[in-house]
Amino acid sequence: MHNTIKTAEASSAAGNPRQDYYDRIAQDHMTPLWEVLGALVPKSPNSPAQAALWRYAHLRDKVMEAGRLITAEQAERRVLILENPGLAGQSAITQSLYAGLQLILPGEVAPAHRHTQSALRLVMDGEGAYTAVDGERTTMRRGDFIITPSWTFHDHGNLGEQPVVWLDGLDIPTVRFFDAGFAEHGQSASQDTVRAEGDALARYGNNMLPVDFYQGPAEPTRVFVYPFARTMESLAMISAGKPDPHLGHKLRYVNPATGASPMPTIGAFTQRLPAGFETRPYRSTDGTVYVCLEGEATVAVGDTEWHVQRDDIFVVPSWQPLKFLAKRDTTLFSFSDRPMLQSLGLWREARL
Ligand code: 1HN
Repeated sequence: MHNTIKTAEASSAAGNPRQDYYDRIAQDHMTPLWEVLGALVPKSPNSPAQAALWRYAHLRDKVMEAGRLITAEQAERRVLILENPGLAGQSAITQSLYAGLQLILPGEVAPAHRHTQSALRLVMDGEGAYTAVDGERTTMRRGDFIITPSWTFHDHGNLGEQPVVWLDGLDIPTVRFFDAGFAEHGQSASQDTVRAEGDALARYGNNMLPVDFYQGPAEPTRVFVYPFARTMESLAMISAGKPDPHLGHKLRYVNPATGASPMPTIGAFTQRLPAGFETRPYRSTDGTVYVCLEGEATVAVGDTEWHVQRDDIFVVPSWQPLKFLAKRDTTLFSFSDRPMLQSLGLWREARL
């Protein structure tokens, strides 16, 4: 059998001088551009990532099951990775970003560490947990958007009586791509608190800044929590106005000291679609992860259509046309690699 194949290969190479040439130069680690040029330089993005939906009720069951199998301390972080079906085995939800669902049970701590990967949390379920970033704790409330910028120490704990679940978003595939990953453990499981809760928001997040504080355009914000209550206030207020035909009422989270994204690698957004509102089709080059925080909507991504409701999570790959039809007033959180694409001149959108 082995011989038969070899003979067939040999004769096809003999009768095919190009293939014979490809085979010979392959031994010198060379390969012809003309065979791959079209795929290397596509007319438009052709992401291997797929549109995918994770229903929260099912996710929650599965992550609670993990809660009976391993402790947060044993796991370091008890997380179920949301893996894009088109990127299996890569711990990636888009080509550049990672997402996972994290559970912390009452009394548990997730020990302090830091890494060059930047992280965001979107709190989904339960009360009584905190995240500490660089010596300040913040109580995690549903819908809060919390960041742990690159190389900041962070740990989590649950002082309450309920399981607490949140969505993690990190730039893991990006940092892996650049071979720029560093990490270290903290000196103790829980950081010493060096500032009162709310200190960062008072100093940097209340339309004022410390008098001598200036930041460069790529520096992450010192505001590490964007409370959902404030987001909802803004959305309620602006919803009295006319929605954008493609986006509804959409705001981007910013570093208030610079106007740039809170962290240089990951952008985050909040969006309100009024009941009955149907968006026009839209696409952009930033593959985006969405969480439905309130309401329900029909979501069409290319040929895929879902009915999404509270806490469902879905991903829209680069350049796939996206359309919403809100059944009720719907609030969406989303995150993407848009700030990276924009700073490299690679971000495009099309309003169809
Ligand atoms: C991490 O530090 C956290 O701090 C969550 O909660 C998920 C995934 C990969 C690498 C580090 C966290 C992570 C992570």
